[in-house]
Amino acid sequence: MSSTGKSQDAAQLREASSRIAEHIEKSPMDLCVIITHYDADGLAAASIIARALTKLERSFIVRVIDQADEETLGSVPRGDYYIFTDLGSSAIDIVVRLGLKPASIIDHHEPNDVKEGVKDVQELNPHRAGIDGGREVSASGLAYLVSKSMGVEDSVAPYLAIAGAVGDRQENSAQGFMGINRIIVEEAVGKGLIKKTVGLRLYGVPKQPLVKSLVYTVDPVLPGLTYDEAACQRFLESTGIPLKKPDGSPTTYRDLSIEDISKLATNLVKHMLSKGLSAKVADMLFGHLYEYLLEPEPSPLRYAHEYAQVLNACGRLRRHGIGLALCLGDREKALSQAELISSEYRRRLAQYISLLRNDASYVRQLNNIQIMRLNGIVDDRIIGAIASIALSSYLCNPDKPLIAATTSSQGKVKISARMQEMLLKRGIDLGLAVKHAAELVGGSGGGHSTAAGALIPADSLDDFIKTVDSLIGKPAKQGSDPCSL
Ligand SMILES: [Mn+2]
Repeated sequence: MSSTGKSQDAAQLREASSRIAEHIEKSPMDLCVIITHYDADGLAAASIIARALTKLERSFIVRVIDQADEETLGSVPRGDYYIFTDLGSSAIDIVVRLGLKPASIIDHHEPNDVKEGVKDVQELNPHRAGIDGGREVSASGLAYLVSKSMGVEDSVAPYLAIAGAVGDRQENSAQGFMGINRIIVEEAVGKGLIKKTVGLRLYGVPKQPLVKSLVYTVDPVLPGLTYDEAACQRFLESTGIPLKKPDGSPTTYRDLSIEDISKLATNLVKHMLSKGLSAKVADMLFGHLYEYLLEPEPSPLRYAHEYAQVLNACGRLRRHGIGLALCLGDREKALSQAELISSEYRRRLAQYISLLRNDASYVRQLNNIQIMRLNGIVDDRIIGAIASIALSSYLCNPDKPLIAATTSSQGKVKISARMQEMLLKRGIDLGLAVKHAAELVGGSGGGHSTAAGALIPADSLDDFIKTVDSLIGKPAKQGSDPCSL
C-alpha cells in the first residue's frame, strides 16, 4: 500500500496496461482463451477483454472458474493465447508449468512471491505498482485500462469497470470510490455516460416497490427488516409513508417526495441505531448512485449496484454464461433470464439468513475468531456472500474475524473469511493468515486483508481453524511477516 506518489503509481499502472495491450496485439493469435473468476468483477473484467477482442476481430472463448489451482487450470481448453482476469497473480508458477502461455494476467489480488519478468507472461497487478488492489481498482478497472490501451472505444467498458468495483465492494461509504476507480467514474461522468447522484442505497431503487427495496437491502443489512416482508410493511406504515399509490399500484422510491425520502432516511437511521448498529454502519445507507445513461430506464442494469448484483447472482448460481451474455450486450433473452436468476438468488440468501437467525449453533466462538459451519448446506459459490451478510447484520460477533466453511467439490472444504474493517487497526491481515494456514494443511488460499478464501482438504478443517485462530491472536507488527510467527 502506498502513501506517496499516487499519480506516479497510477502512471506506472497505465504503462503496465499498455505493455499488456501490446503483448496481446502483437501475439499471433487464432484463439484466445480468457480465464476468469465467477464473481461480478470476474465476469465484468472478462467481458471488457472479450468486447475489445471482438472489436479487433480476434476470436476468443471464456472459461469461468472457481479458483486458479493446478487441477482447475489443467482442464482449461487450449488456445494460442491466454488472458487471466481477476485471478492468476498467485498462480504464475502453475500457468508456466502447464504451458498456458503466452499469457497476460490482469489481477488485483495480492500477488505471491514469484518475481516479475517470467518469459511470455505479462502481469498487470496494482500491488506491483504500489497501489492497493483491494480498494483502488478492481480487475474490471484494470481490464478497462487495457482495453483503452488497445485503442478500443467502448462506451460500455466503464459501466462494466464500475460494476466490477462495486461487486468487489471497493467503495468507501463516506468518500465513494478512490484511486483509479474514481478516475474511471469521473471520466464516464465527463463523457455523459454516467450520472452520479447521492441517495438512499436501497435495493431496486427507484423502480421496485418500496417494501421490496427494504426487504432485499443487504448492504448494509437492516436488522429486523432485511428478508422480513411483514416487518418492512409495519415499518413503512409506522413512518406514515403510504404503501400504495391512489391507483392501487405499489409505492416506489421514485414516487416519494423529498419530504418522504428524508422521513424514510431518518426513520431508517433511528431504527438501525436502536438495534445497536454504529452510526458508521447507518451511514452506509447513503451513498453514490451511478446511473448508466445508455441503459434503458426500467432495466435493472440502469444502476451500477444492481448491475453488480445481477452479475453476482448469475455467477454464484452457476449461470455465469447469462452474466457474460449481458455484459456482451444481450438485452433480450439474457436479461429476462438474469432477472429470474437474480430473484432466485435473493430467495436463497433469505432462506440461509433465516436459518442462521433461528439457530445459533451454526456459529462457534474461538479465542480470536469465530467459525460458521455450513457444510453440505450452502453451495461453495454462495458461502462468501453468506459470511459477508452474517457479519454485517450482526448474526455473529462483529468484533472477530469470521471463518465460514462449506463442502466443495472433490472432497474439499471451501473457506470464506471476512472481517470488519475496524479490525485492520489491530494489525490483522486476514488474507495472509488464511493463506498461511491453508498452505500449512495442504490447501491453498489468500485474498485481501478483510476478505479472503481458501480451499483445504476435508479432514484438515480443525487444524486450519486452530492455525488461523493462533495467527490472528498474534497480529503482525507493521512491516513484519505474520507467517514467521
Ligand atoms: Mn475482483
